[in-house]
Amino acid sequence: MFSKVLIANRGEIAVRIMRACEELGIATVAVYSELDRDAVHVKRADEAYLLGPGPASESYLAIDKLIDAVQRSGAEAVHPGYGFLAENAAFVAALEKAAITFIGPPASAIEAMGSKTRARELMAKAGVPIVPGTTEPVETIEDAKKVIADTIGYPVAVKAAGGGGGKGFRVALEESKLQDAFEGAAREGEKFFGDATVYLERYLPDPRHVEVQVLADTHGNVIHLGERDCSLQRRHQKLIEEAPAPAVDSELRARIGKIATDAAAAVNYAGAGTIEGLLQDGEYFFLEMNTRVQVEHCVTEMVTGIDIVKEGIRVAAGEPLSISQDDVEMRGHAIECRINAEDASKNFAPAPGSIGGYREPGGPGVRVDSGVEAGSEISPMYDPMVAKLIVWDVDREQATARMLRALGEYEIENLKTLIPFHTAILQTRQWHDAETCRDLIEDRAWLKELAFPKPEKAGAASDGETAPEAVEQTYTVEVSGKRFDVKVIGPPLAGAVNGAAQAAVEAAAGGRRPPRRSERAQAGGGGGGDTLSSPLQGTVLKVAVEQGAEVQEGALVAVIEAMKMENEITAHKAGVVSELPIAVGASVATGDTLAVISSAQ
Ligand code: MV4
Repeated sequence: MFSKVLIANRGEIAVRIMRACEELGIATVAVYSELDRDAVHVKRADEAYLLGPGPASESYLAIDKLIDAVQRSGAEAVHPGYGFLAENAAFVAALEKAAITFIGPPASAIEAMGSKTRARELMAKAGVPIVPGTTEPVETIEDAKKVIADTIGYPVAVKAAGGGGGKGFRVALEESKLQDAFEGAAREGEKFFGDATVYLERYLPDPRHVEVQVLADTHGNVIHLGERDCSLQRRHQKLIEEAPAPAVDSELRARIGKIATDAAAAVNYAGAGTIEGLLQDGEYFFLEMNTRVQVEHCVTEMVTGIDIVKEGIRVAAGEPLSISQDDVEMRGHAIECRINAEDASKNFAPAPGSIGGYREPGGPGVRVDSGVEAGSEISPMYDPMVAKLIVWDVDREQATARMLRALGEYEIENLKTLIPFHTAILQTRQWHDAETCRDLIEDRAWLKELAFPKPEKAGAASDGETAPEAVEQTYTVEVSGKRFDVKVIGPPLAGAVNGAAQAAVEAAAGGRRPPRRSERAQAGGGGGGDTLSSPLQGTVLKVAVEQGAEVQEGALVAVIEAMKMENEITAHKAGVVSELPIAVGASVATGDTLAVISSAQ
């Protein structure tokens, strides 16, 4: 076994891997960017090395800096977690050259599965069922039309060959929509993966996303740990995952388990991996393989009792898996809710900020994998997932009740998270009936009900206290460099900069909840009224309205790309777009005015 491992990641997955190392008696090395100096994963490690500035390209993705940190620390192996360099064959090759062990599959398996057309071809040859379509790239729209007419038919999915996880995925319901879909998928493929190649699949209208966890070692053992259902996703971001899948019985489990182990064996896989697939009417089709540990591995751990991360480390150290297929039993039901710093009522816009008070839920059957604590800063530079809440109980219904209880216990002050979204969706008939909930996730009116509470009236008495005398004071503040004059009506301040700060001081003293970030922003004068301000920093991809146009509340105003995600910004009220100081390609900062919407006369 290794004596020291470097974890080339941050946040909850870095902490998760450190826990596994500790239990195996392995010393841990963290790496961090300048933005993460105070991060939990850094404090949790036995030692830590600064990589560089905040942008991932200069820190968590900088291969030479990582190798330097490995050598300085004397670690024998690197665990990549998920994201960043986890599926980067060049990184694996660079580690190999430096005689450092990569805790993951061989570079050849990453490469084989990285090209989706190559993967489909290999899988078809290995007898793994793939979604009907092409295994070769489709060069032109004319070629696509011919293949569709001859074999696939409409609707058709156009996907980027370098893609995965829904990036570069477009649907054409009929031939008139094919050009848009083809060009859109190619453009996204080029943008995200530097590869404009696309392929075609029959579009399945209402499948479930069912994936199988596999473990393989270098002694010829390939086993599966059953499946997870991850159908509840939005714009290909999974939000809730569960195991077992409600639509899978033990017979189907054995069938898709065999498909998954065949798929892994075909690329000489080693370590932990996932076969993602679509399940429709009892038919299962291979979609892609994720050659790493996944965010949602925890639900499988909860129902099987097997530590997937530890098994992956054992395999990388050359040991055989500690369990065989016959040892794998699924018991009870587990659900995972991703706790993202996002505002579901605003189209799931990222909502970075700093956490005030913080308390995680506990009690029977509750697991929290988090990378934050009180005072943590959630940077717009990284993924907005700050924690995962996982519960186990004997069946789906009781697991749901337990999740609702745990969500209620979770206290994350000042930050907007998906907790209200999860709480709402788990109480719907659709979730109860194990539907994919697609209708709800796209339902703007329903999501709007999840808006974060507006500030309490300033100066109003609460908790039965008598309100201190209200005074009116005017302050000049700058919000993201824009000057505002704000009037604060409330009790007099003692050294605080604004009413919100005072409210926080008061709340702390009186044991009340400090105002949420949204409340502070509004008290500070940052937006509100007619101004639609940007909830995030990014680049304007699309402007969907014109100046002078009349818009309905909830209408698309702009699309802003941040962290390679497209975020739809919608009108916060109905009215006329009287100002529109944005253009495609422009950069916007958090708080910048995107539009001014005046009430229609
Ligand atoms: C599909 C599909 C329908 N037909 N492929 C790809 C990435 C993953 N995020 C889901 N993906 C899909 N691929 C074909 N040929 C539908 C989806 C899909 C989906 C599938 C099951 C449950 C929820 C879904 C949400 C969005 C897209």
